Amino acid sequence: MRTGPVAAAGVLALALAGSALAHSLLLESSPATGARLAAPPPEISLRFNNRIEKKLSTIRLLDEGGAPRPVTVLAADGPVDRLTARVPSLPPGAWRVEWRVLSTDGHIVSGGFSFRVAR
Ligand SMILES: [Cu+2]
Repeated sequence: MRTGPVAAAGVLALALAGSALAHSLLLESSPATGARLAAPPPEISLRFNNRIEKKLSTIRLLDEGGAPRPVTVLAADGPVDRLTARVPSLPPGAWRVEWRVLSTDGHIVSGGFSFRVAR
């Protein structure tokens, strides 16, 4: 009678480990979350724990009022686990990055963070 729940827990743990491995997670970004920069960043770069489908992934950059600032995602360049966007010169203030990527397991993962360019 005791093996039932134990076996079920083992299967659940395996299932969770499997989905975690396949799912894209943001490991680090440049600029970093909450960064205070003396100069505007020339690009935004996101590094994930595995390969992402770059052509189906996006980076949005929003100003303090929530208005988008166009950026150019470099879908063909760089390491397979990194998504980079070229950024036009930004005026000082708070900026928000919103990203959305397609994991290789077919799941869409999204998140966001902010940084500040000093006045
Ligand atoms: Cu997934």
